[in-house]
Amino acid sequence: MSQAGASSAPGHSLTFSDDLRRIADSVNACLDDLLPLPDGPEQRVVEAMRYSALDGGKRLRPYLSIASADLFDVPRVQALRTGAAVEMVHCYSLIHDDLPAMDNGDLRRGRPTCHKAFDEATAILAGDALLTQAFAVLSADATHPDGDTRVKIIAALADAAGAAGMVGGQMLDLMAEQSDLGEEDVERLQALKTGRLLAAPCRIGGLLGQADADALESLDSYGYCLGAAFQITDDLLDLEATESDLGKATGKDAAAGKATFVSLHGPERARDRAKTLVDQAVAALSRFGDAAEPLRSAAAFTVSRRS
Ligand code: GRG
Repeated sequence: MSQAGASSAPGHSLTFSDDLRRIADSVNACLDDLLPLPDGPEQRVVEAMRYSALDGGKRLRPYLSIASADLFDVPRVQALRTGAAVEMVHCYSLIHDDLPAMDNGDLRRGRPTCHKAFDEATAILAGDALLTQAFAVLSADATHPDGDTRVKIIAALADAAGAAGMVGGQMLDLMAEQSDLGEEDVERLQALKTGRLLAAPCRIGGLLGQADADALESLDSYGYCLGAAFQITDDLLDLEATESDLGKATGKDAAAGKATFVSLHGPERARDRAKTLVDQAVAALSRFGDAAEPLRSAAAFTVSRRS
């Protein structure tokens, strides 16, 4: 059990949504602490960072970091800080993805996007500063007492977020508008763009707990399958959910003529594929026994979610 005790551990007795909400409250408090408002006119950029990082969002990535770290009895404060750092990177990607040069979105998490609420230049800076702040948080002693472990965690997040991960996936996504992608190309694009930042907190939870190579490999497999199931569900929601369910515009993939598993094979096969991936994610956790129940619930949630 973590230092914070049973009351805030991902648990077996609550429904997953209750559990996720409770963890989200702790993550929000941690982000609030990690993003204090400075004095002076530069306060504006921190206001924009707080606007995009503090309100809304399911906090699934921090949940994954906490539930993975709990497998190894990692102190809760460490898991929370790594979860908050991954969430900062996620929020930066959403701010930049919404910019006019990318998706040109007006609505995110049910509110005006960062560049609409502030202005484009401030939104770019807020994204940049959230990305940078994430690594500052990871580098601090409070994240883990062992420097080598902190470096491994920093490397894992940098690799997942950069050109070999999320940014590379976003580049492929932009180029895909001018080309016909097949199933393998779509799978690779989605693994990079979305999957890497969902798999990273699982690995990071293991790194916090000094997990051995086999355990890390199991967490990587789980994270990979969960990320793929999450993205297929995102594509299904883009087709089937309403703007008010999602808090952002829908129907964008079809309008842009984007290839997704759904556009290539239709919603029924996409749903089946997502369920198979959840089964594979769950199978990857067998070595962890009952302790991995929160991660199993998270995998099921990725395909049953409505937002
Ligand atoms: C611009 C560097 C850069 C990267 C952009 C992640 C990404 C790449 C773009 C986000 C756009 C998008 C809708 C991607 C699909 C999958 C995804 C990341 C959905 C949003 O994640 P959720 O559902 O969002 O976890 P919340 O709001 O709950 O945190």
